[in-house]
Amino acid sequence: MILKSAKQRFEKLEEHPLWERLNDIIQAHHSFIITTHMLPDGDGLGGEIAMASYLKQIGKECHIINVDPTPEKFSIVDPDFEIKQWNPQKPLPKAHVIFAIDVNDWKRMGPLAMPLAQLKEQLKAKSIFIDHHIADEKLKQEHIIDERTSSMGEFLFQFFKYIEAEITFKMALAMYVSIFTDTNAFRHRKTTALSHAICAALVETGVNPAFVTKQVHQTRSLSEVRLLGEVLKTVQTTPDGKIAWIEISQALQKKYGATSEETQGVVDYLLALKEIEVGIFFREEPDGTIAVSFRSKGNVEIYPLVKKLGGGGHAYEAGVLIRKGTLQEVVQRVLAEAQKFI
Ligand SMILES: [Mn+2]
Repeated sequence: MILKSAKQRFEKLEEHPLWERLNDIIQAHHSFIITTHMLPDGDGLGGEIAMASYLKQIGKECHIINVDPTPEKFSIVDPDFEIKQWNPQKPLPKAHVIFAIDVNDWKRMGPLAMPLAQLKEQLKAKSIFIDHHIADEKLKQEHIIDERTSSMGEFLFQFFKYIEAEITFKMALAMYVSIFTDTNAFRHRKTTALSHAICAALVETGVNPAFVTKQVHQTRSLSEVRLLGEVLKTVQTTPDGKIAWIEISQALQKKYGATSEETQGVVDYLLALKEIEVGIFFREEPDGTIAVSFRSKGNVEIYPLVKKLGGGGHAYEAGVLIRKGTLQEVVQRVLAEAQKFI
């Protein structure tokens, strides 16, 4: 038997209310601003480029504006330099619709949230979160949120197939990077047969998985690897052995000249430990905020704990920014909460 091509699997998709709604919004408007969360990742950036490419394809006007710069390793998704970093001195372009991708909370847009809200007010523009993180019913009714999908790439691919958009190589690469990074290279619990089938279709469009791995995962500098070594030496576990955690101070980041972005992904190393259920990574930011990332192996849903702390994310991968307290205080407080919870 000859295997059907992966692409054929997605021909003539049945109707889906979220895709319909998104399509209606796109058809009804002409100019768009696309943005994503602070410290943009492969999912947010890939989703932005895939969406912008489609909008331009059908003759819409579209600007991608982010609060933080694109990390070098994700520059492959933006070969035409379409992603601009927000300049607080310059007014935002006039737009009818703001699409915020891979985010469902204005706070996560940082200082860009306020000017976007003003623009919305002035122009009576629509602002829509296109996202896949856990959200409450009210948000889900107003926005385009598909909690089931692993990533924005997975959501957008189905949308494009449904509306029968042409998927160019640029869009395919962007969506592959999105799925590949947000599933942590197909390891996270939301990785499904659908995620793989979509990636197969994207590879058929010309995406080279080895090239993406090289660009995205094999890019650490010597100082980053040494910093990682130093941080991993300090791993600790709770007495019951269920939680492992590491912390990284500003002083340590400065010593190695590391940026916040370069320490992302460190939390995943904790899951390599056999006995633990949950890994927690504490990072002190330049302004004293403590970024706390949580990862669960899958027996413990950590989302309720993270929500209680004021954060968000997915059932087994979530995070929160804590503005009150020193690194040590936050570590103590969060560990106490986590131990009660687990
Ligand atoms: Mn995501």
